[in-house]
Amino acid sequence: MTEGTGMHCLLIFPEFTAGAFWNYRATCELMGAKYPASPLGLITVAALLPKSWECRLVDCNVQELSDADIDWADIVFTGGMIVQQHSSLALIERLKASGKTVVAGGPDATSSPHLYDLADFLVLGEAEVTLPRWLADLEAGCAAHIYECGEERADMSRSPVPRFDLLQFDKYLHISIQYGRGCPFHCEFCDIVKLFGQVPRLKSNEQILREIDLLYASGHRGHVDFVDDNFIGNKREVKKLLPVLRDWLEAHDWPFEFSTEASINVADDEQLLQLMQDVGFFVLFVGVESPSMETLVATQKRQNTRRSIAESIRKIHSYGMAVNSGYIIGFDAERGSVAQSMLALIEASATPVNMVGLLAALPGTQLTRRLAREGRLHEDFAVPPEDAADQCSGGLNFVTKRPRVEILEDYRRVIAGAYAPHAYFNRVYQMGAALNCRKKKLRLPWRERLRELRGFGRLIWRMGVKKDYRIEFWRTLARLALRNPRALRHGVSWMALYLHFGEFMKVVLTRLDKDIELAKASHRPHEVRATKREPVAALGAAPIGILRYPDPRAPVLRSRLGPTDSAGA
Ligand code: B12
Ligand code: SF4
Repeated sequence: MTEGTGMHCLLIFPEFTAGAFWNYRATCELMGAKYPASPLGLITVAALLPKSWECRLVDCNVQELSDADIDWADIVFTGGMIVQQHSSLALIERLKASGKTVVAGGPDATSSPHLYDLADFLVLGEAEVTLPRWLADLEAGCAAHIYECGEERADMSRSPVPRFDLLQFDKYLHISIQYGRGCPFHCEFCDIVKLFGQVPRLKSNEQILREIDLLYASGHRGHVDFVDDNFIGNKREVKKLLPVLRDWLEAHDWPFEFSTEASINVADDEQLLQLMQDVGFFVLFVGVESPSMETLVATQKRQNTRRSIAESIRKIHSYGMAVNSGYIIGFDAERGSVAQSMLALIEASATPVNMVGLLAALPGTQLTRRLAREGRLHEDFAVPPEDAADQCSGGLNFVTKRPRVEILEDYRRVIAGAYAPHAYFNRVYQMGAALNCRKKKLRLPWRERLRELRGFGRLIWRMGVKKDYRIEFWRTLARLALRNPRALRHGVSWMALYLHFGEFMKVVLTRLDKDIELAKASHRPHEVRATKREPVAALGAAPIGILRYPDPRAPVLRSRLGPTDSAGA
């Protein structure tokens, strides 16, 4: 390999496991897209590379990686999150077999570097910190195998504009950008503070406008997702950004609408809600975690206490922003079943999409340290289920306080109850009725409107004609059209998501039934971690993959990270 002019650099984003909560491909297909979200990490890495390097991106979630792509490359960069680990490792083997130089990085390689040893270089943590060091050493001919951030954090005001030009925009439902990293809270189970710190680091308003400008110039219109851990982590600064963004949008005839993650205290600040509504935020992911105040206090999710969560969520709805919620089951402080109260809260909040997962102890979190002190952490706690898709098919990697079977049964009740067609569609209606869409200003060009119309046509065929819950679809459509026609577009999107969630939840329930059976058969009701099982064919999903405990592969896989709960806001 020779560095310098003309270096062919291939950036490969590995494939996600098919059967995952966020992997709503069926819904993407309606819009002619392949995957919901564009990869931001690798295009940020590309922007940090020397200008003379020629970069190409292959996102394996939206396109095939061909041998010709690999042949073209002098050097390959790859990396992703834990749920891409199996595909990442297989990819690195393929690349090494082709004699390529491989640089690995990103969240999973940072968490479990030794698994990526086959790569020539491990450039870990925030690339803004480590990549320049590696490049300098490479140029000097003394590059080491591994580069880490240590305590150093990236100065976001110097983070480069990502190479959006490498994306195939029409393959995604939305395009990711990032304003800041880090979160001021310290929820016991969350690793965000460990990964990105407690003081949110932000890009400047000028940087964000430059990125928005570029997206506009590239022809993208519609949905842009701020992938911040907590968008309102620094309210003072975000309140300065939003008016500037509003002016830009006005000057460009409102080409974008936004989504992000935010902590629930956004509901306490009407000025902030107003500013977010004004620029066209239309969906927020909020970590609710539990209906039990005792549990929230114990897990240090204090911002969710001393309030009615349902009221806070409804307030956000009243500012035209839909809420997607995250819930976790398996906390120590749960006293008996939480299923009923969780379902009641989901109902009262009228949130159609609720990411309900099992608690997992992640390396580096306060939770993990406490469980270790109490001698309750599984020896292989950091080993993810084989082919685990996400928090819906992994977790409980510790000795639980309640019998495991009770937790799994609770989980089953919540999933079955919340995702039954009637319950889901009713929440779509309730939320749609509550969404104040009078201030929506998004103006899509004809090309985008046609895309949406075609998507709606496909939805009518797939859901309104072919699905056995088609009555719910038509009823919700009609009720919403009469009650709040302005919210119809959003209501239709949430119904379209059910093409995925309806099928996905059946798979989760089948897996849970087997887990519950295994847990019942166990002599160690708080400890059993179930077993390997036959693959569940639907959705191309992998086996539930909760590992035998103790697992014979544990020594090899020891430090693989378990899938997270609803980390993020
Ligand atoms: C957006 C996002 C998603 C999107 C993914 C969209 C996409 N196509 O990328 C969606 C919603 C699908 C998603 C889902 C999940 N996610 Co997610 N997600 C994020 C989030 C909020 C932002 C990621 C991002 O774009 N960041 C911005 C870019 C610039 O940062 P970055 O990717 O880390 O890249 C930087 C460095 O890592 C590095 N880098 C990245 N790649 C490479 C490669 C090389 C070669 C090099 C040198 C450097 C390098 O350079 C970049 C610049 O510094 C992060 C949290 C976070 N703050 O990062 C979690 C995060 C990545 N997700 C995580 C997880 C676990 C999940 C889920 C499994 C569960 C969950 N919590 O929801 C699911 C499952 C996904 C699935 N099966 O479909 C974990 C990953 C933990 C780990 N160690 O792997 C994170 C860190 C959050 C957390 N703690 O829960 N997620
Ligand atoms: S769960 Fe959310 S609010 Fe809590 S520390 Fe993590 S990112 Fe912040």
